Parts: sequence; structure tokens; C-alpha cells
Amino acid sequence: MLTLDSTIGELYRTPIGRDLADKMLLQAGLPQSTLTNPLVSHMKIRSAAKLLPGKIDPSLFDAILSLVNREPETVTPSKAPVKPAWWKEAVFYQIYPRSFCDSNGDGIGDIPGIISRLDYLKDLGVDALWLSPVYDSPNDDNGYDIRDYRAILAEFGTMEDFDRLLAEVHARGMRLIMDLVINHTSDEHAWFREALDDPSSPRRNYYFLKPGTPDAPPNNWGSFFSGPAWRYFPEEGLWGLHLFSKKQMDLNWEDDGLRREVLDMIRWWLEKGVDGFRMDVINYISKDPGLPAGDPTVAGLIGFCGVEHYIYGPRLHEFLKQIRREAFDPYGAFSVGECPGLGMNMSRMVTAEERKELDMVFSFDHLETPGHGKYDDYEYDLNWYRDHILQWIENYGTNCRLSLFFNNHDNPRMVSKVSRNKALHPYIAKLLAVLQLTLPGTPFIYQGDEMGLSNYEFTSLDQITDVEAKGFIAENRARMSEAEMLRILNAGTREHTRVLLPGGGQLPPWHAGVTQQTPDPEVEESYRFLLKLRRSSKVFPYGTFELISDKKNAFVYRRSLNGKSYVIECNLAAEPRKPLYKPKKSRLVFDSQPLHTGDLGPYHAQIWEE
Ligand code: TEU
Ligand code: CA
Repeated sequence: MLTLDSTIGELYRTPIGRDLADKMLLQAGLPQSTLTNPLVSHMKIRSAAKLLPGKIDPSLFDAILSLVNREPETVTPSKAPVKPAWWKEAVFYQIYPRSFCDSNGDGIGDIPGIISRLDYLKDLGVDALWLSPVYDSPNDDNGYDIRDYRAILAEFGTMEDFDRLLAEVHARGMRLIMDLVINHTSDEHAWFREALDDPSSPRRNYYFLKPGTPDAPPNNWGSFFSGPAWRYFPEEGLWGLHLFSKKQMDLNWEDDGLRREVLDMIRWWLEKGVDGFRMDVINYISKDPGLPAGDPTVAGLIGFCGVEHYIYGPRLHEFLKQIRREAFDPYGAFSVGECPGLGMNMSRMVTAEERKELDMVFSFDHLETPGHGKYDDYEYDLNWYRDHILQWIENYGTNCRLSLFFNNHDNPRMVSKVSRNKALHPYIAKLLAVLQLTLPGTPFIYQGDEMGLSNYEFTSLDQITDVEAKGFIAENRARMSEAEMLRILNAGTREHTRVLLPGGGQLPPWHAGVTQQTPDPEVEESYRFLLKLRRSSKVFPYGTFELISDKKNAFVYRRSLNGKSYVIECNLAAEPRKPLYKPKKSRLVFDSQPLHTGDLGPYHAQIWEE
């Protein structure tokens, strides 16, 4: 039990304290040595609170201590060989249905479109598909606001189309996982309508509906899409909690009946034969009882108020175990939880095999370098990625499994973040592919990565349709020019990864004026080769990892299994440099810049078979 009289060092040595402190250092742009230096680490927490007057509200430490003290358990990284599983051998490919392939010319990707591209995906060499939501939805957040969990969005097709998709995926020996959005539903979901309309309905307790007056929301929490996390329903005199858009109402997982209905729904999809789920913001489902006020210092650092009360809530483990036991395990379903805010140790607590919660998580701490937020226009230093992923690899053990990704539908493309110089983008795309497909873990490719896509250049705010961007625009319109908002959104908007893929059809009217990109055949060839190489042995999914060099701008490592080994050498920067790996009898099996002679070129990657 830590108290205000414990030291900063003691706090930093607890797994959860370490995660929380690392997160704050990352946001503040400070190195880990800030807290490990002896002067600071011997200091009492209480005195540290006084050290930075004005900057830190003393209640911050209460918030941290309560999270740390609540978690008595730890995970020991296992050194045993990795236990085999299909999802450890698989390479996943994420499809954002709206922008993948449009079969009927309405500008909206759809399920028949996906079916028409299955041969391409099979031939590319991916093993499993993750479909972003295809459920019926009013589309306030492109399907992440579900109106009916058991129906398909009309724009995407019908349930027959879905059944055909699943059968066609399976017929090709691939697997399909669905997006499971169970932290919230649309305000148009029947449960919510009933909860709002009928005070005596047991479903009233399925949401966070609190009586009150329009001037006083129940607490100070903020929404991820700007403004407060509470919406007032004047007719009923009720406040409703929504961590995301005003039309995405948070579900109250404390309610046993709600959990039963959600589990029924999950089993309904598993009965159909889907192979598992990517679980949307699943670490947010347990909220601190009483919904206490958010800490101002945390809000200042993270940008959102209240997060400490739900990113790692008191019943999270219990709820995850229940879902696994009562729905996933009976069907052998796979799960990857989207867990924004969870650091390395918290992620281990929800993924360690012996704990029977999730199979993997998506954590996001690698997507920005220290001190940077999603809307910052800066160049991402891949040296930082190397140091970050090395810590995870070293501490994860073989009982936890890393997910490997650089892109998804919520972020701009990583190649554009690494360098503003477009001429370098194909090199960076290949380098990221090599890292993603050879580091230990399970890769998740995002649609278009294999085409070498980078960011678009939006020339008008009208081209940016995403609800997060709309929130940003509404919030800033009064104090920023259109040009300024456009500059910021061009750096960080999710729209970049939501434009209809090249070859997927004509761009819809709202993307009029957006210049479509041309797929890069060399990047695609590299993906094909790397996916084949990965399939040709078990070295990459299961092999050991040995760091050879992490000198500046270098990432050199060996992957080995049963006497077979590969060495991967990456140049993490634009400046050419001498190779560090000295091949003896090894054979160069992949070279991202085969025509380059002499030193390694910019962002060059090579794979040697020993
Ligand atoms: O994203 C969760 C999440 O934390 C987002 O706020 C994310 O940080 C943001 O998109 C970054 O710009 C999931 C989904 O992936 C996202 O598409 C949804 O909008 C969100 O949940 C709500 O369901
Ligand atoms: Ca369509």
C-alpha cells in the first residue's frame, strides 16, 4: 500500500505507477531519467507534489495512488517457448468498409465490394481480416455508433451479403474478426430509447442517466470529440454520459442485465461463425462508482478530463474475464482489445495468458514521440519507436503477445509523420513493413499500407467529414482562421485513412477536389515478398529476439528458431550510414533499395538469412 509518504522511486517501481508516470512523461515530453535520477527517486511523493507549485494539483497524487493501490496483482514475464495459436501466426488486415471498395458507384465502400477483393487479399498473403463496424448505425461516427447489433448498415449491404462474405473468407482459408463496440451504443439504439422514455424500465440503468438541471452536468468529464461528456435531455430532465460523440451513449456495465444482453449478442455472432473480435475502447467499460470529478492536472497533461476514472476501472478485469468465460472461450474466439491509455504493464495485466482476459491489446503510446499530440506537425523520429518497442519486447515475456501496427482508421499515415519529404515515403513504407512483419508479435496491416499510401492534402474543410474533426472545427472556429484549422487537420485528421482506396471506385462528392494517390507497385511487391517470407517458416511468429545494435539511427536484430535465423538491419533515418551487421555466410533475402550501392540509403532495410 503506497501513501503520500512513499517515495517517487517506490511509486515508479510498481507496474501501474510506472505506466502512469511514463504516460505523463511522454505527454510532457520528458525522458524516463527525470524520475529515475536518485535525487527525485528518493523524494517523498508528498514533497514532489509541492515541488512544482501551480503546475501540479496535489489531488493528482491521490488519483495516482488510488489506481496503484487498487491493483494488488502483477504479471511475471514468462521465458517458456511461445504457445502456438493461429492468431500468433496470422497477419491481420484491417478493412474500413466505408472506404475499401464500392461495388455500386454510390461512393461508399460496401460488403459486395469487399467480397470482390478477397482474391486480391488472399493473393497478397494476409490470413485474417478485421472489419471495422458494419452494423446498422445512423453513422454519426461512421458505424462506431451502433443502432442495432444484429443488423447490417443498409449502405453496406444486407445480412445475406455478410453471410456470403464470411463464407467466402472461410472458403479461402482466411479468418474474419468483427469490431465489437460495447462501451457505448447509438442514442438511436432501442435500449437507449426505452431507457430514456420509460423511467420504470430496467433498461434505464443500462446507461448513465442522471437527473439534474441544464446548468449543472453531473461531473467535469470531457468528451474525446470536444466539449463536455454529458448531454442534457430537456424533456426528461436527465443528463446522459457520452465519452465520444453526443450520439454515442456510454453503457453502464455495472448492470447485470446489460451484461447479459451484450453477452447474448456476442454469442449470436459467434454462432454465425465469426472468428473473434477487435473490441472498441474496451478498457473504458468499468467506470469508478459515483463518477468522481476528473483531476485538473491529468486533464491538462492528457487533454481530456476524467480519464483516470475509467481507463483502468475497478471492475475491468472482472468484466473481461466474464466476456471471455461466457462468450469467447466456448467458441474459441480470438480477441484484441483497443485500449487507449494503457501502458505496458497495464496491457500485460489484461493480456497475460494465465489471466484469461484478452489475447492482445492495441496500445497507442508508440504513435507520437514525447511531447507531441496527434495534431502536431512534426517529424517522427524512428529512434524513439525502436527504444519504445524494445522495452515492450523485453518486458512482455512469452505469456503476453504484442500487436504490431503503425496505421489504423483513427490516425494519419505514419509514413507522412516520419518525413515531410515525399520522395522518401516509399522507402519509409518499406521500412515500416519490414519492422511490422519481422519484430516479435502479430502484425495488423491497415488497408492501403501495401499500396504505400501517405496522407492526402485536404484543400477545404468541407472535405473533412469525420465527427472528431467536426468537433475540432466547432471548438476552434471562433479563434482560428480556416487556413489554420486546415493546416492542423492536415497534420492529424483521421480523414487521411478514410478516403476511398485507389482502385476502390470514384471518390464521393464530399471528397471532390481530393487528389487520389497512385499505388506504388514496389511497395506492394515488398509486402508480397515479406508476407511470403513470414509464412515460409515459424521464425517470425515464434522465434526468439536478440538485439544486435540500437546505435543512433540503427535497429539491428536477430530472430531465430530451431537453428534457423534472420538478421534484420534498418536505417532509421534519412542520412545514409555504414551497415553495422557483418554478414559472414549469410544471404541477403530482402533489400528495400536493391539499386543502392555502398552505404545503407535513407530508411533502408535489409533481411539476411544466416
Ligand atoms: O477509438 C477510440 C479512441 O480513443 C479515439 O478517440 C481515438 O483516440 C481517436 O480516434 C484518435 O483520433 C475508437 C474507434 O477506433 C474510433 O474510430 C471511434 O471513433 C471511437 O472508438 C468511438 O467508438
Ligand atoms: Ca457502395
